[in-house]
Amino acid sequence: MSPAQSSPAQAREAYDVVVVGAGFAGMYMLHRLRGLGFSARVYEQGGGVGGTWYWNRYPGARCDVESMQYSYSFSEELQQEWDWSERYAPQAEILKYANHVADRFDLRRDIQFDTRVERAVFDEQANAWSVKISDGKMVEAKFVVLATGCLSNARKPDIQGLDNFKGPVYHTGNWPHEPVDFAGLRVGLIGTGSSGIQSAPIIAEQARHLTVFQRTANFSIPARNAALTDEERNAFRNNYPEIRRFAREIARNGIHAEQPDRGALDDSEDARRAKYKARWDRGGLTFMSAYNNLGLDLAANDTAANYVRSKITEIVKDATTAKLLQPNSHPIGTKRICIDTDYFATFNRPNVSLVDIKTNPIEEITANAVRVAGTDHEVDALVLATGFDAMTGSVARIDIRGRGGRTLNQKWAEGPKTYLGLMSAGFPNLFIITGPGSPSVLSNMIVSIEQHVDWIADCLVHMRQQGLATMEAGGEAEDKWVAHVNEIAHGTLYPQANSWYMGANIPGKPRIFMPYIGGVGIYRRICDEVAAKGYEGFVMT
Ligand code: N01
Repeated sequence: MSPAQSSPAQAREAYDVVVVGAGFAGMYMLHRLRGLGFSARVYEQGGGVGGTWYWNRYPGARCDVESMQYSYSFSEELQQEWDWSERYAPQAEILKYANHVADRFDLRRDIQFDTRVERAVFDEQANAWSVKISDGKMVEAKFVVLATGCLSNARKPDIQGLDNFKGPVYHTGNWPHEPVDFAGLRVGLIGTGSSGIQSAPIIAEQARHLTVFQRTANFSIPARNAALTDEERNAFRNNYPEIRRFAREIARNGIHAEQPDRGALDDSEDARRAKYKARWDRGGLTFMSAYNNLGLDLAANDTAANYVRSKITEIVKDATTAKLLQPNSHPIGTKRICIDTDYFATFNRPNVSLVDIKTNPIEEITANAVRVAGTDHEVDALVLATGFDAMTGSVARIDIRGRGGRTLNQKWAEGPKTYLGLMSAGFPNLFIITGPGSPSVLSNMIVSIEQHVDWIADCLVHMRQQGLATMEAGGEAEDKWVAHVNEIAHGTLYPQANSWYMGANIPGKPRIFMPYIGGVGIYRRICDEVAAKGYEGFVMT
């Protein structure tokens, strides 16, 4: 296989690889492909690079993985030269970093922005994909790589009357590029996941009044965000080889951190509280790795959940509000844990109120109010922090047709089926980066992205060297993998929550725990072994 040429007779562009999406996955994929001499074209529906960080511009948006670790590791120069300003980078800084990477590696010339991939059809005679893009053009590619992101399809809730609302309606996952000014306005915020919890304190500072409509109370840990000192930055920079190795090979979630050595019930109550306090005071995701069985044992999990509930009672002055904010519908961590700055304290402000929409769901949205239990809560603007059709939503928006004209949506109607999260049987030469069945959203995404991109790049080189035309997941290997992903998920507490991991936030979506929960280190070893055994379980021709 050599870089494909466009033929004047066909008047079609042809590439070795079409990559869908120019977020962190698509950008790195392009960089690797180019370095290996493949021709590649990236199509990106946004007007710039950055994916998630291009779209999610809501007030308070920042990453919940620490900036020194939420960054590419593939270039030593890049990781040494970039200065992160804070422990958790704000959205604007991550977007600036994405743009810096695009410029530094001269990526833009192979990315077409403001362009959606609408359809991809596999031609079984030509062993190539025929790809229709939103400007009407058809392009051909030997391979298609879906770098479409796990949380990219913002979901507008199906609430009666939403379209009748006269004021502005914003979705956190599709925020305007221009600044939004809430000064003097009464704002209604629907949704208390990570996005709602991050944005509420900032909106409350700006708005005349903020009403938070809460369906499910959520666990949240203080971020303890702060400016990074040179000393802190250098501690990472000087130890990056070891930190990155640990994140890739040892840490389950791709984050370098102290690992738990015991279960929660192995400690006395005092020792446990001291440990939770230390982690609460330090802030961040590592709260959940205080013990090694918080995701496995409900009694252990309860100790952590109770600690967080007690902190909510301590912080929130009004007892009724505090009670309402205490999560009790799911074990802690089984919905993605939130990381906040002053979220619970925000409810002590005189201009903030909390409305329970679990007991009494929203009846209707009128021209100027959200009606709950017969009461109209008047608002001038609405913020929907209602999440995403996660993991499969952005793939499902593309009309993908594999062997025999079967669509991927038909195949995945009962839930996504992949081998290693990388490929789906019947869809040759179609790779997914951080797809369902891989650690993806349970990990530091950049660690998982780099692993997938490198694996795919090695695979394409292997195919070129061996003169192979197609590769696809074998049906038996795929069935076994799907069963394995499911089995280990059901050995944990995760399936107990109505989470987006389970597809539970989308009415009608199959209830399947989508990510692989075995940990990034184990997963990497499995992928490497599969490759070492001649891509065992895949069919290559
Ligand atoms: O979305 P979510 P998100 N009526 O799905 C509620 C990542 N992320 O954008 O729980 C009323 O978590 C819904 O209620 P319920 C992170 O992985 C990371 O906040 O379904 N309410 C829930 O409260 C995260 O997990 C960062 O009962 C409705 C909320 O809306 C993921 O993205 C920051 C409703 C949705 O919460 C998604 O987070 C932001 C309805 N019809 C996001 N429909 C960081 O790195 C939904 N809800 C920090």
